[in-house]
Amino acid sequence: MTDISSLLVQPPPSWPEKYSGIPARLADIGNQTREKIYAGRSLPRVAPRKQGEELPVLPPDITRERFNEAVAELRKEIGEANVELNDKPLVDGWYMEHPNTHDAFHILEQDDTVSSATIYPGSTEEVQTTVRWANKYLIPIYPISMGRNLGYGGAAPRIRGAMVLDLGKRMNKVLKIDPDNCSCLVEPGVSYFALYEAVQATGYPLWIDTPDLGGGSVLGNAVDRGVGYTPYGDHFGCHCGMEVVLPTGEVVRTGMGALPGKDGEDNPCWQSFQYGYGPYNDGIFTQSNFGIVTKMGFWLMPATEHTSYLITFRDEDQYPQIMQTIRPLAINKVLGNVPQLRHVIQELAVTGKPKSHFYDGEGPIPREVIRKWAKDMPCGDCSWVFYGTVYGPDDFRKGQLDIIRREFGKIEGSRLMLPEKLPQDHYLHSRVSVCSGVPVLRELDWLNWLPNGAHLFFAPIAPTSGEDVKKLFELCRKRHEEYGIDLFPTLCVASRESHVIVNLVYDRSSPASKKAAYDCLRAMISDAAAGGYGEYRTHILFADQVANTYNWGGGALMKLNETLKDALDPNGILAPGRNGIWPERYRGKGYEIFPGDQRTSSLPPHINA
Ligand code: EUG
Repeated sequence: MTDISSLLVQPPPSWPEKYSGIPARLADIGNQTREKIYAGRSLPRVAPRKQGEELPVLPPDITRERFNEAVAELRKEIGEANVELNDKPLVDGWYMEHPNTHDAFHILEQDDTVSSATIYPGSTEEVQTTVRWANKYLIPIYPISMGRNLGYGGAAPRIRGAMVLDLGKRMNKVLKIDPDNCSCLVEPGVSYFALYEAVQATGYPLWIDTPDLGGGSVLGNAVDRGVGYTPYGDHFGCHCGMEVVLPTGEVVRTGMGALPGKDGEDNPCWQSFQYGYGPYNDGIFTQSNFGIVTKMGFWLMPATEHTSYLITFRDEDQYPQIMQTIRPLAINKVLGNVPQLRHVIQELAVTGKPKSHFYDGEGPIPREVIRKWAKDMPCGDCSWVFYGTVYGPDDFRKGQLDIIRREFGKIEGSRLMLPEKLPQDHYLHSRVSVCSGVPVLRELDWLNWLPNGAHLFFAPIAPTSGEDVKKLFELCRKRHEEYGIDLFPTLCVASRESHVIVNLVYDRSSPASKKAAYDCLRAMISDAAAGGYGEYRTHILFADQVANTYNWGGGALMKLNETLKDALDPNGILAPGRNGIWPERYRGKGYEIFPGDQRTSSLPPHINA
């Protein structure tokens, strides 16, 4: 066991001292969370690098001499300290102290998807300088906003030895908060924690929208098309205007931003009208490698009253009926936000206690054991828990809640509970915060399920229908049983569709645990595609497989993406392989990873040798 006392002497980094830190209001939670995570960790905090490999690890097709020359040149252009070689031991850290050198939740070996260096640009101009430099030396660069894309690859580049372009460290300003237009303009290094504090400091009655965890980048999450839980939960849908550096170094502003304001000011409608004139290009800069987003506008919701509730459902097999009840309520907007439907196992996991507290046997925790524990918890002996929120004045919310009670009441054994009736540490109180735009840190707790806990997401989209969700759950259950993994499903219901989120928790110290999670995810992606279901987002190492499932019309979509990629990034320097899009220089040379490859490395064998 690591000596954890030495890790806990200093409090976690706090905001605003550190842009990516935790605000004072969450300091205690931060300490407790870190303590719990390290208590379950047996891996050494600092891992020595592999014997015999010269550091930093270089990107493909470049000599060390040329690499060193390139680094020296970039340092001269943007400052010595702003190019940092990745030649030190790797530290996984934890959520608030996460690495920008590799994926903290490594699913292959820890040093597989490592960078060669990290670059810290301080302005859009320095991003342009860096991009032009990368074109000169043909060095792949991998932009991150803050690097907290955890469960999807974190900060790790898809190409081993690429340089990580860490935008957030020096570009972390809230550029504007407009109380009349109800909007903001931010840089990549603004977290939900930071934006929330900035809005609070203005005193304006505005909400931000936050995902389950508040440490991520507002811009980065939207660019990966993430989801939050207020009525503004569609982060891409609620953005308005971008500034983007193209892979060849030009800067564009999208939407109304393309029309210069009077006397060189930003266009006054940049955060008011999303589309501007001509083709709507914003979409091609999300989940892609076509540009580096350096500024992004977002709409902010006027603050309102709200009530969160939970509804428990008795039987495991009631979920098709639950989904059929949800669909019309969601489409008619009686459900005010993106509600979650969680399996009861999550009630155990979100307590933050390890699996071993509940069960010391082998394999997945049996249903009867979950039942035994749930019986004495506030949710009682149930199978599914629905977390929802209604918004607006008292009579609005009362009207909506009456309908919700009536409709869900038709499902035998269902029970609705309000926050007042639940103990202070119940997860519903965390939902009250998240669903009213107050970013929190609670959701990490289920990482403690296994020692050295790490996770991967399986995130397919299903129609909000009982039959479809049943098919997906059944394939997940079958594969989880096959690979001996506990099934943690959460449905995030947008309205017509649901993001079916399955958290695969694994033990980073165990090659067998990693392999089971890896193989299970590959199998589920294939099974889902065979049934016509596709993921909305995936881990960098699964991107080729997922992109290849979107293959209607003989791969017409990927052909279009490749055409765009080659036109915009002729040298293929920007995030090669991101979302399965490979530039011409790398395409078809063995970089792609498909199921059945039995690859143990992200690089092709000829590079790896
Ligand atoms: C969650 C939701 C997501 C996602 C990853 C995790 C929720 C976990 C809706 O998108 O991509 C409880």
